[in-house]
Amino acid sequence: MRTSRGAWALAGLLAGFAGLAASYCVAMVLTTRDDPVSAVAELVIRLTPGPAVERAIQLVGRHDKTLLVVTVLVLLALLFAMAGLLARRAWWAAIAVYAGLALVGAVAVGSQRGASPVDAVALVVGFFTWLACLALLIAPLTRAEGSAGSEHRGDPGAAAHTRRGFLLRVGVVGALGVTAGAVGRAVGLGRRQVEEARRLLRLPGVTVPRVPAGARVDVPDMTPWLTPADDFYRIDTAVYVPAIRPQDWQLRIHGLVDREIVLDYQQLIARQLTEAWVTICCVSNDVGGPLIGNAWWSGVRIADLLREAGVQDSADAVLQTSDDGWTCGTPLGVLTDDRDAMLAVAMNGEPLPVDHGFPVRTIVPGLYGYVSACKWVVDLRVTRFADISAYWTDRGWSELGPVKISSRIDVPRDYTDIAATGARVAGVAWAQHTGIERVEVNVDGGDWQPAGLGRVPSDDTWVQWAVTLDLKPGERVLRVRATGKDGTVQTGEVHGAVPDGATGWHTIHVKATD
Ligand SMILES: Nc1nc2c(c(=O)[nH]1)N[C@H]1C(S)=C(S)[C@@H](COP(=O)(O)O)O[C@H]1N2
Ligand SMILES: [Mo]
Repeated sequence: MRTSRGAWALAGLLAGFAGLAASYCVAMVLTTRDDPVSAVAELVIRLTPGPAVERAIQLVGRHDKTLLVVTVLVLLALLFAMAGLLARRAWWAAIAVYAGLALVGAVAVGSQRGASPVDAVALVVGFFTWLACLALLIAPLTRAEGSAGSEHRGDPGAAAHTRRGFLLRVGVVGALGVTAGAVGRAVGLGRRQVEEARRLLRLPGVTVPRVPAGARVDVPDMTPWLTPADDFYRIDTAVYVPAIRPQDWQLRIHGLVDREIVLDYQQLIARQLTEAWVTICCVSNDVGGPLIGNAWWSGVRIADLLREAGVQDSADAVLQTSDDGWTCGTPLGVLTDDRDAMLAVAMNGEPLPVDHGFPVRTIVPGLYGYVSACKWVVDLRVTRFADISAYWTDRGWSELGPVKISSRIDVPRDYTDIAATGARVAGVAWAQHTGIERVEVNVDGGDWQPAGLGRVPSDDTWVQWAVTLDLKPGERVLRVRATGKDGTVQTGEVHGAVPDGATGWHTIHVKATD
């Protein structure tokens, strides 16, 4: 019995769109960025020469993006159908087409600003959905082809059986695709509403950041002193980033207080705002690692709110809870002293990015994020450490998480060649809320040589440092260590991040050449 080419093309087409719908759904649920198809459309725009884009926009007006997405979808439809037709002769050819498309999607998604490994999940799910749906759809067709020429040849009963089986599967795959698409759309819509609300927010009192004069050391390729939100490290346990519209946000302050306080977003931002440069970092950052960033935060002082609530004498902690259920226990003292721990509403002069806790998150100078920097914060319970446990302390991390003094070499990069004479070496050092007194570098374990320091506005930020070295040609090992304003010298003793932060000197290998 022969199957029609149309059936194979339909199988490829349906499997393709089911896979696309699955990846779209996963992208909407897991990330706040574009789905793979929009990412491809944007990649096309980025790769097209500017004048051509302008001409295209003139031609089609403001619908350029929609048109492009539709074009991409039509092209995909053709390729999907082709994959179906190819599957009739050689299943691997169909897989190759899908793999090729997934690769294009991966490049497009990966080249977006702030792309993270999570973004790849959508593509992987999409790819395997393709394979599964294609296998499901072509099974009855393959069976029918296999029996062509056998005794069933021209058997109308067998043909009807094949058609029924195929149509049933078409229905299943179609329904799956439509459901995934609908779920993705619903979730994406909610998310877009939050993004829209965020875009339209005007926050009186929030000022744009101006990097203090002298904070940057003048070394090519040096890390920026202000970390842009898109480049800011992101750490959280949220599989599904909370999408909270400001009008839906509320904070409850309760527990060991005289007067419980409930605040909504309007009430929060109507209060006096405080602004500060604060560097936050992650306890799981390895020595020399990237999990640290410095931003200009604007928010409301937590100490004032706690004073209004009237904290009772027996309290020594505040259990913070996020909208997604994540918790952290923060020492009461750091929230009430003069370090201006805040409920931040803006980062670098803009409303908080959704990934960084929109609409409200906590920022406490001097503590690792896991015990202080609660994103999407909705509840502060004044309490006692003896009476609580929190997300990371339940998993073996230390109850208290003061930041350990540390430093990092950013220029040159590890295992690169540098000029032996006048080599510029630079990086960052931090001891938030203590301050950096001194940074020193040594070559091959020799004497510690002092580096010059950038000027910082407070002790709550990282400090850039730089030094010019004359090195003996050959392979050299560079190390850095910092000393705090309290006299603490960064220890060279190597320790992993668990349970309260890694220690050791950041060490890099370079080849000095004449
Ligand atoms: N709701 C929530 N807040 C959270 C976390 C989390 O998993 N969930 N992780 C914390 C940790 S471990 C760190 S280091 C900081 C990171 O903040 P960032 O993602 O804005 O850089 O957020 C903290 N706040
Ligand atoms: Mo962290």
